[in-house]
Amino acid sequence: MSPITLWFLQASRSIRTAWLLEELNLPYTVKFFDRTPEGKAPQALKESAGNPLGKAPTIQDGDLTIYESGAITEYLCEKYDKENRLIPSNANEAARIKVQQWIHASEGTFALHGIALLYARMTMPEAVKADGKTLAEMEAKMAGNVQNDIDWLEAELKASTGRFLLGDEVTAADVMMHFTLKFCLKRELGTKGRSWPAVEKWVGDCEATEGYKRAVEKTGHKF
Ligand SMILES: N[C@@H](CCC(=O)N[C@@H](CS)C(=O)NCC(=O)O)C(=O)O
Repeated sequence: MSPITLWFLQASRSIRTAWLLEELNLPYTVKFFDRTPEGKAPQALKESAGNPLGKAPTIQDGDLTIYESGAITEYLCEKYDKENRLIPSNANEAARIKVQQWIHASEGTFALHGIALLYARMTMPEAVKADGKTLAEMEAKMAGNVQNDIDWLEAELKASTGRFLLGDEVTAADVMMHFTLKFCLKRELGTKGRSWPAVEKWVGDCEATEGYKRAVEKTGHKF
């Protein structure tokens, strides 16, 4: 088996892939990169990863270079999760679709809505920020989407038969969704003053798994 290489950017979605690789018990080497003072990926990552956008995570497996954390997740599970532990098999269609729904929702819905607030904070001209209300008004308007999304997640977690999204075992749904929620809650992206007890407990339960702990130990991931 060719060794898998993970381009790992600190404080990023890269932790999803490290956690998944740990859950799959796959050997992998990590190329570590710290962010620049502006919070960007450094030039060395952009030049070496083979990802046209210069983003992380990116993996190489043999001759294949793969980016977009959802696509990496689907690729690794299809190829190496022979027991269909992390993405259920076609024979279990309802569960398989649920996991795929979360894989896509993590980026296409939750991250889209949460990161819109971060971009507003980052790009708002200082002169406008200085009025003390324009940014707050924009954030308040954008927060509605984030809060509806997290209400949905809260309801699904309450309805789950176990600690995780699909019961008592971690699936790719948890691996993809955990980072987005952690990020939105930590940065208060539309979440300030609100609380979602089931979501907060699940974030802790994800971080208490042996696979997540090994991924953090191996990569030094921190926010
Ligand atoms: N949709 C992509 C997003 C990749 C992405 O934006 N990664 C961020 C880290 S979380 C990055 O590399 N940022 C560095 C930069 O923009 O320079 C995925 O899910 O992998």
